[in-house]
Amino acid sequence: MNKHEVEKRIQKLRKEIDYYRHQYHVLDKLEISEAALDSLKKELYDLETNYPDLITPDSPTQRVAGEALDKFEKVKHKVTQWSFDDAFCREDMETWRDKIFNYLEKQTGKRPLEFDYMCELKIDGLHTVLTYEKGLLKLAATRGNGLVGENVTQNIKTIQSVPLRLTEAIDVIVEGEIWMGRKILTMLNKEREKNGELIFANPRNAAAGTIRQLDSAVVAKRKLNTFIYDISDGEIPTNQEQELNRLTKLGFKVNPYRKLCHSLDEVIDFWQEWQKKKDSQDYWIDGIVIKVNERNFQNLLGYTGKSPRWAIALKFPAEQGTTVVEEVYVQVGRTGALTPVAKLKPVRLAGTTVTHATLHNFDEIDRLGLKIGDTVIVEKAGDIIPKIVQVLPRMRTGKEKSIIKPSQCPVCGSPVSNRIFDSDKIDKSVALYCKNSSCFAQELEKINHFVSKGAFDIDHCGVKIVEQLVNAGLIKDASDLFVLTVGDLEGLERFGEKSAKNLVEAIKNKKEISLSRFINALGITHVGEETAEDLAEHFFTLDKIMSADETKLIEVGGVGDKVARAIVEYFKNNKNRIYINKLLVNGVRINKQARQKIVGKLSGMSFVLTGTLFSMTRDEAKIKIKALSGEVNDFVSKNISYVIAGSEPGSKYNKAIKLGVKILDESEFVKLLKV
Ligand code: 3BD
Repeated sequence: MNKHEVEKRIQKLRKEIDYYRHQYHVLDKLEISEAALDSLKKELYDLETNYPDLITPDSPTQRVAGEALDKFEKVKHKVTQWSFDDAFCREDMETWRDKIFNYLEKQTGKRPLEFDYMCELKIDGLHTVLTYEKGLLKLAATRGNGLVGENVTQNIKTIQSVPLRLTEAIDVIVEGEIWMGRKILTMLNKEREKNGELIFANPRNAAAGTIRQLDSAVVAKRKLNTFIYDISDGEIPTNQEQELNRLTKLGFKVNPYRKLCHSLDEVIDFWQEWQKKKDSQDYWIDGIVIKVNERNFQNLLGYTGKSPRWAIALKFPAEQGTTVVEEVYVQVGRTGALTPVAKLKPVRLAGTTVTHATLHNFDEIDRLGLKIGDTVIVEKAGDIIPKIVQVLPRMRTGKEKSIIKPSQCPVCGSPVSNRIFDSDKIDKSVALYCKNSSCFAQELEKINHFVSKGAFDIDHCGVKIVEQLVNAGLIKDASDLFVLTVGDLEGLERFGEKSAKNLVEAIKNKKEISLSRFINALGITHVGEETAEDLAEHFFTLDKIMSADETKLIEVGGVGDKVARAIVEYFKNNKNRIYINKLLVNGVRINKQARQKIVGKLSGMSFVLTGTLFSMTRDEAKIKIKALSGEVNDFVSKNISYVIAGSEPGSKYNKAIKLGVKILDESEFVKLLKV
């Protein structure tokens, strides 16, 4: 080939390579294999090496410059770099629209009825300004402080979706967002972890860190990407919709998910749709951008000091925030696994209030370097249970407390090990297990008893739900129920906003409770519904029951030695006292009904029920006895007036015979109830 032929071949190669680049990196279409494309690039590179004077700055070989820079050159922006006003909800949007309606009315004497709005995804990337002269990329700058940015042309040139030459030889300045894909980020972070380097927390940080690399060869490896959304200088079409189409035509990568809306309702729909779908893309989206579509209106509306009046960002609810870890407690799961859970100072995240975050295991605590009292960054992504992603150690006061790995199960006191119970399998991971296989079940049973009909009688709180709440680390004991928030529940399986609200409301409704139900709910050994009522009627206040000794307790009808001992044992246990205290602190109130005694027919008589009645349920029988001032007891003793025996009576029947207590069958009992 003579030089002329070489030049022609070079030009053809460049065009061909750029065609496939555009197909692949802008339009996501793979037309020829990477190997074939590499081969074309290699030929071009070899020809240019032999004829360096034929190299042009828009040649595909120029995407990676030879030498690393010392530092980036500062460049003054030719066009003003605006920022945005933020909106967070529908009302904010209505306020914004009213404001610009008013503004236009003042300007023109005519109030518009409605606008067309171009809605775009708000890419959470790095803003960049690209200057093209006669269709060639001349300068790529970061936003910097808005007036002065940095010349990152060498780095931007490595981004395959950025055209070095436009389809038309025009002068234009465009703006867009640079981003790194999630998949690339995962790979990059794996490599960084292997090399002992700090990992990037999110694609935005990764993109920002990459663009600041002085060696463009490093940037090239990191595979950045772009979306361009604005022509800020040059010939600008008459509306935003056409502007985006024009950018596409010039060869830029423009985000395909946009919608021209004709009302705020449609805008809100688009926002809500993408709030759900935002994690479906390889890039991060933190909201949508709304622009008044027509350039005429845009020009009339103009700019405030810092931002266009005709555009606004409608953000998705923040999924990260900071808060303080108030306490770390240990949750025992179904398999006996001990999971540390952080109790947080309540914080609003993703539109809900978050009060707890899982810490997964004790290694996670080490990894985070977490102490109690620490200020932390918490994240609630999508439907996931909130987690702590980072500790802010500079916020420490010195009063933070270390978190101690338990050697005993916090629920049952059994020793813990890294061995799953009933199995020789050692969990190689970091989990600790309680060795008592019934521990979790006992705990569940206690809570189920607490919410049951005869105790707190909480609706919408069946066994499945209780198990789920315990598993999710939201409740450790029943007292935690009273501080649950809708936000805690919403992320859980089976819970929508409505069911979450229902449960929280149901719990709130039962905060006020009678003393007898409260005592029953504690689940003291040998103390059932009846004994709880006896105790309440005898002592009147919780304090008095808690401080009664065995002698005092035996004075209560229906309380024997064994029961008295169990009660004293229960209240002596510090764990139980803390639990009761927690119930009260979390808002449970024991109501002090003044007891007015209407003396009924059965006054002074005590009954024990056994077996099945036909004409009424056992509960109805109890109510009827009590309505007539009678007493119902759980156990047969010689002080009992009557044992009511239904069909198939239990051991109470035999005991009554043994002690010589009078036994009534159903018909005798019904007769007795008749006034
Ligand atoms: C996007 C301004 C205007 C042309 C000014 C209306 C604030 C970052 O996807 N349109 C977009 C996106 C950003 C935009 C405009 N359209 N400005 C836009 C934007 N689809 N993210 N931004 N920016 C870009 C900013 N950047 C750093 C610091 C402060 N503000």
